[in-house]
Amino acid sequence: MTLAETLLHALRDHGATEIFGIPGDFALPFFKVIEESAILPCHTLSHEPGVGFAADAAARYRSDLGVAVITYGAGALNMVNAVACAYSEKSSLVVISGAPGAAESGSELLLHHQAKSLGSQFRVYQEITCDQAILDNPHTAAREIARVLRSCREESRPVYLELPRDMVNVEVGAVPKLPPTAVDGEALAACAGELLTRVAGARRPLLLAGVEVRRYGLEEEVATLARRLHLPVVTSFMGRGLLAGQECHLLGSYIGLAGDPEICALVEESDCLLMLGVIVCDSNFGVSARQIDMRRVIHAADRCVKFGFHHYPELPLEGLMEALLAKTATVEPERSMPETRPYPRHLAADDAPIAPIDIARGVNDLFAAHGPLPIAADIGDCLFTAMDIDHIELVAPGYYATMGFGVPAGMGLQVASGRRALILVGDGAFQMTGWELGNCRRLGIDPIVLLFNNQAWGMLKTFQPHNRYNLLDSWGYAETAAPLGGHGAHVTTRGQLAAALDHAARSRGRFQLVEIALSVEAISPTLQRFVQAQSRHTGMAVESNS
Ligand code: TPW
Repeated sequence: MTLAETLLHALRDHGATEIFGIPGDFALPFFKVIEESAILPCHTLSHEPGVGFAADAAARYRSDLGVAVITYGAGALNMVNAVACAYSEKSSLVVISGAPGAAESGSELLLHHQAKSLGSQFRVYQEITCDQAILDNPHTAAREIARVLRSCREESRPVYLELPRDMVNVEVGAVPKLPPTAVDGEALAACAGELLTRVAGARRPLLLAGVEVRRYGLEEEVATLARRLHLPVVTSFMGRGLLAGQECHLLGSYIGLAGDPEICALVEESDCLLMLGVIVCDSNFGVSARQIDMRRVIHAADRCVKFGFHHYPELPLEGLMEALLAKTATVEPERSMPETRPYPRHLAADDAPIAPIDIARGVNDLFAAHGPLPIAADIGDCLFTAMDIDHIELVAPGYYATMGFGVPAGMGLQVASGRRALILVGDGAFQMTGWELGNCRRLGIDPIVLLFNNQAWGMLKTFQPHNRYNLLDSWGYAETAAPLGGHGAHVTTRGQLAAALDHAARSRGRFQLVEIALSVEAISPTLQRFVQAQSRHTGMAVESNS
């Protein structure tokens, strides 16, 4: 079999179900095989950041490989930010870049798309992927593919494969089936035993679930463990949407001082905080009321389980969950569980201007009437507003915090899930990647897009209310929807918002863009608390609005 076909079969065998991409001359031979072999469907977008975000979202949704295929230099380097986001947030994204062939690489001429040297791109990608290979040797290519794809799955981080264009149709051997990296069974059993003893001896144990739980497809296992141990559960900020639809006592998401004060107290005062798959970053823990002493928590992440002053290296979360479930078949005595809070609903259909919390109410009403939709959110107040939306599957760059994620990620989400996606995006972020919506018709998808138009980089303006550089023009977004193949509505009152949401939910077949006029002063309760807490922590003063 040729290298290109071998690679496509290996991607499929490792769990990929589609490719997102943009061709270029160095990638054209591979694209030809992708289309003609039909091993995996291929969806093209308009701009490489969108390709990266869409493939990342597909990986996050399916807990499996997402694939982005781009051309050398101008394509691959244009996607660096999206891959860095996937690296930080542990998304299993496979980047395949076309590249010059051996003969042209050895020529005296500088090649188009070349940066400093022909190897520059590889070195850039070494910084933002966990494993890499240049497939320029037919004798080793199949083995390298096997190793790199295993790393992608096991580490749940992006990987990089460079495919020189003269290698595409070269015959190669079969991709070997590599066994998973060996795990010490005794260490696993000892670790699981120690963990259960700690939980059993605690008065206020709590399970804090992070993104790895989804990345490794362990939501059911984690919910089962929580039920068996009668542990209340919260997700991290990044892990918002985890465990949606699972049966466990899920209280909501921990956002420190920016979130629900009761959840904040439960997490920070727990005498046994069991953190499963949580990334220890500032957006998860930066605005805590009191510093969580990581030496007093049990923390399983990055294939390592840490207990205060000692740790078990090389224990993957899947193995740990299996060992814990094997030891917890019997039901422990019940603990009393904290109360869960309802999310706001019943949007008043009146003439009042719209605040972000109204959007949360409207979405919750929409879910109640028409069923829930998986959500893709950008960074900005739209993501904070999502904290008041029902706990539904969500993809968002909660830690890396890149703008431009929401629209293409929502499109990738719908392609990967086959379910209509709900996209939450600010006007600043929409200006970056909103044009990708023009590809919905070709892709056969019809997401609902809620555009939070406050005519500003609002998050920044919250910190600096007086500076003009944080202000944006209004581009008439709703009117651009029809020529792009969708339907647009511009709403300024709560009544109009309620009607537009209902119309969007009932209208299938083309994307629905609801442009929501917001005053820049109107921010979500979570952002309000976040800004206050953040300024206290960083010493960055919030300038007064008066
Ligand atoms: C790729 C820095 C963080 S938040 C923000 C900026 C510019 C404003 C977002 O404006 P938007 O939403 O989308 O209108 P809202 O709710 O704040 O009004 N470049 C990139 N990513 C980031 N995070 C920035 C700049 C930033």
